[in-house]
Amino acid sequence: MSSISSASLRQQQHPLIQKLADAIEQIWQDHLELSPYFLPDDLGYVEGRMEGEKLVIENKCFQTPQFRKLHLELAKLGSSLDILHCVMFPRPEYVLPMFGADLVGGKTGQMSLAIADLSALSHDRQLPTDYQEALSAIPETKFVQRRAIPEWGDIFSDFCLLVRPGSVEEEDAFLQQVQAYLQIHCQRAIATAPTPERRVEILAGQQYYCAQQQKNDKTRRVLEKAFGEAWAERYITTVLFDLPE
Ligand code: 18B
Repeated sequence: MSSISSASLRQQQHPLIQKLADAIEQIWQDHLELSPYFLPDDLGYVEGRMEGEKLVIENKCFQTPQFRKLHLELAKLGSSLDILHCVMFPRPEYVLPMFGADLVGGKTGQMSLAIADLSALSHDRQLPTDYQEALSAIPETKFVQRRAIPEWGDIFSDFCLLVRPGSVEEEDAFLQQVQAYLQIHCQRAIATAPTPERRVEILAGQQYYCAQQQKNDKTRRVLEKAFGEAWAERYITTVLFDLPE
């Protein structure tokens, strides 16, 4: 076992990933009442091999009164791939959107994909009016390369940022926007009253969100190549996109 600590894995990653990971943790700490969330013992820190390179995955999880699971994951495949993955799963008593982000950087030092969204769980995918108003007020950046939403991406909202940042300026603009999304989300979340009577409907929405995310073959392929099919399936359904018991 190598002894890469959380801090040092982060320091080896693309600067945008480091900055967003730091920002996510800071915003969570500033706004939410964090307590630990325990992953299955063998899934917190994982190492595998893929095409001669080492895949290292490191997870950080918390829970809060409003969120069943806050998940921040950093992964590094040798010198080929740097990944940040983050999902905030609301407790099923709260009508809140799902915050999700995925950043993927390649060998060239360029980020090939940066996505962040607040995804509404209702059938019409419309965020509550207060979210729409707050999100619309964020200064917009014109990104040179927007990327196409994949077929399974009907879960994403009109506010979804899905880009290939082409410069440090665009990376910064992406970071600023995601920080604003997170701040708005945390502020609304703590002001939201629980509606346990809507639990079934909320769970169905989360179930659909997870089912669609599980169709992302690009994530599955990396995990299968390093750890095998069965492990990848378990990881995707218990760590990345799980549902409450
Ligand atoms: N994802 N991503 O999290 N994914 O997890 N991801 C890729 O340039 C991993 C999420 C999303 O165009 C790519 O094409 C691995 C969340 C979308 O077909 C790779 C892990 C969201 C795409 C990985 C991980 C999300 C995408 C290809 C576990 C959104 C584009 C990179 C650590 C909220 C899909 C590229 C497409 C792509 C890999 C979205 C390699 C291994 C939460 C939309």
